[in-house]
Amino acid sequence: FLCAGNELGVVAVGFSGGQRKPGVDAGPTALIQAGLLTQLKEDLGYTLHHDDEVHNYSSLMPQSDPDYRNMKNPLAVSVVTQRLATQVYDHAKHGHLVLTLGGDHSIAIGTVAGTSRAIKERLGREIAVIWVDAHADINTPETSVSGNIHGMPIAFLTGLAKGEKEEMFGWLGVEPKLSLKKLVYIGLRDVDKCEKKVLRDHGVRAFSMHDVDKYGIARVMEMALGHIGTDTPIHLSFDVDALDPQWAPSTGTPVRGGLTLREGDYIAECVHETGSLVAMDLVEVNPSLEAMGAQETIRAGCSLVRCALGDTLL
Ligand code: 5AB
Ligand code: MN
Ligand code: MN
Ligand code: MN
Repeated sequence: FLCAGNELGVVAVGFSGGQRKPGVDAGPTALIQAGLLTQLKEDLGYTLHHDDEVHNYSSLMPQSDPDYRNMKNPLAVSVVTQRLATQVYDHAKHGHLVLTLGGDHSIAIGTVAGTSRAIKERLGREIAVIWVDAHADINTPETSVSGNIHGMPIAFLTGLAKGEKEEMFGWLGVEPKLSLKKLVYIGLRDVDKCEKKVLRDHGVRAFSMHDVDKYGIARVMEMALGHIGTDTPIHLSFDVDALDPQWAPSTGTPVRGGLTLREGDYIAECVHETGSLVAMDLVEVNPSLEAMGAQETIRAGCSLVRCALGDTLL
């Protein structure tokens, strides 16, 4: 078995240091206040393991955190993701399916690292990651124009970007947490020039919005899951900006021409149907942006999580 029945570990991460817009740290509270955890418990029947906290990790924050190799807030992102990796690992090693509510997407450095280590220890297996996003988040500190670490998590997880000292992502170790062969993207439409070269050079499986238009979301999911193969533990990392701003306007880096809410839900439902989901992140919900659209965005986020966790009609 991949996960123990209906045991769900929940980690709420109010962290915004991977980018420059305040407010994304309020994402988890907004999702929880909208009733998400109650729905998972009462409607979907999960047993929740949650410390009832939205972590801001204030005690871990460095006194000073100058730019390093072009990265903004490098020490803060490193120490928070290191701590988060342990939290996710502790759930996953007990066989809990792990839901992490962000926060900006830099937190996936911690969540994927935690899942990867636990699954390796518990099942002797490598995880696959389905990264649903408008962006590829595969910049290295050297290729990034913004210096924002939420655009770099895949680079750190796959070893394209190297950590250094323990407190500068050295805690990730030398062994990559994720193989580029076990990574699938869906929803891409705003990929930087250097990122495109990396995706091409490494033959990374990526379904852009062009592919969604061309094949339809059902065929895209068949191909995506076919690439991963049956019986492979899946970590689903869902950036809400994969959805079109019509459905999710309240996010830091919105890009027009995205997935409909139904296409997003369909992706999540298909991943649920595999029975191989071991962890999900929902990130980049920023209720303070586009105040008019905050409720829409929160509702969309709740819907994506419910679908991934098995909220089917029939
Ligand atoms: B998100 C950009 N590629 O590196 C960069 O929202 C955007 O987690 C990154 O997908 C977007 O700054 C990060 C231009
Ligand atoms: Mn348990
Ligand atoms: Mn992202
Ligand atoms: Mn994004």
